[in-house]
Amino acid sequence: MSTVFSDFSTVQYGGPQVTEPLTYRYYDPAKIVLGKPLGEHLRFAVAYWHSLAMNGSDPFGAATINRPWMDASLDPMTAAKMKADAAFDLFRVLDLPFFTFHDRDIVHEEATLKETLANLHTMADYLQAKMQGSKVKLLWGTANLFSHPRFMAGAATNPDPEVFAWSATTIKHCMDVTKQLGGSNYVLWGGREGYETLLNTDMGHELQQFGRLLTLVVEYKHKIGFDGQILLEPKPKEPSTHQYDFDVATVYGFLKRFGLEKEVAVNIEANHATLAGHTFEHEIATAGDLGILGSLDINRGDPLLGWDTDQFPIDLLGTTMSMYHVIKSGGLGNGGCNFDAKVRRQSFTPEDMIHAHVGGVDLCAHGFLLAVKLIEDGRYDKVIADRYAGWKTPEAQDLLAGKRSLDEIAAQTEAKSIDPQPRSGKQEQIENLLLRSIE
Ligand code: XUL
Ligand code: CO
Repeated sequence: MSTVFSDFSTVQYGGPQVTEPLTYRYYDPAKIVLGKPLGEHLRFAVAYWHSLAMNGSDPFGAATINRPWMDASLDPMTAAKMKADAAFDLFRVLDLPFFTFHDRDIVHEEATLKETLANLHTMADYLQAKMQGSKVKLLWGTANLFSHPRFMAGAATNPDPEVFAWSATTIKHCMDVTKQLGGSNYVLWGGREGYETLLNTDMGHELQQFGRLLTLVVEYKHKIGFDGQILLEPKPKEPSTHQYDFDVATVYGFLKRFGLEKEVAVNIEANHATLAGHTFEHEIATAGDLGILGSLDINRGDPLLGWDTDQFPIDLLGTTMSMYHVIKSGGLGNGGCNFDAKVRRQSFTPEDMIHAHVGGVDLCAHGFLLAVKLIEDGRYDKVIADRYAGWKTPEAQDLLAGKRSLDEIAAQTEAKSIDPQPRSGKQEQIENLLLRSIE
């Protein structure tokens, strides 16, 4: 059947010299890097919501992206199937290995929960059949527990236990569907798990609710034998003024509190990192250090705007350093690089959608290859190693291992009485080295 993407042939790898825009210049999925194919390091995914469901409307203006399946006069299940057909056609064009979706992306909500869930399972069967005729796999599934007005005060953290139960029920079905489709992960982004004002909020109670929901999810994962990872996606604000899953460090504290730090990892999004006042690489390095790096949502914010613009990324140095920290953290494992990114509302043609993904894929692949080069070159790692070389002495090792009490340290230091001399942090040298490495 024909879709808005039918006219486009599959994007091929052409090499860095190629000038044809709809060609991958760096993303050669079969290229062996660090012992395995590049495609298996990056595990790119197309996000259903931004690529198929977004219509370009904003708080000031109407839809600009009018795809055939968005026609309001269509029967909703017919529209959902048309959308799925277009989705798989887009996956064919981009030739990326994974996709991701929320329940509400693949099918509309009905008047009753029972009908809504029945339709969800019908569409899951439809997607399963489509997957049999395609190479694409599911990186993760998730539930949209933030768009409908019932979630205005949160899902798991809603003051109303009936909303908690509704949310838990929806998640149960979305986990079933994710397992059915062979998903590698199940994601929870707490869209409205937070508050607008502490004046009407019992924060301690809401955090208990959030912990309970997550515990239920982990228990159910084991009960049904879902072998994918459970991932929490940190975000500090928007839509809520304050969200409980603020950033990676906050999420880790929350997981520790409920004894879930070995069961749940994080899905880190670049634009969310920016909103939290961090860089993407800071969040990746933090998760790597804590052993909870799960997956990445690839995008960028606009430095001139303070909200979640979810643009396709273009920063090569930032991407290289993010990939450097992914590699140093041991890689993405069962996670991947999901394009949680949307075209601008003026980019309403199907071709814009393809350009956007080709650019994002190539940037990440290029950044990954440059990060490998940086590691193999060794000079950057040596600058860091030299900076901490003092800690390699047996005396310093004892200090770190807790073999000296505070008064022993004081006695030794006072006896030596050596004034530590300042050393250069070499920031500009390092910046030059990095800029030269991406030439
Ligand atoms: C919203 C966001 C979501 C999650 C999935 O900012 O990032 O799309 O990735 O719910
Ligand atoms: Co995201």
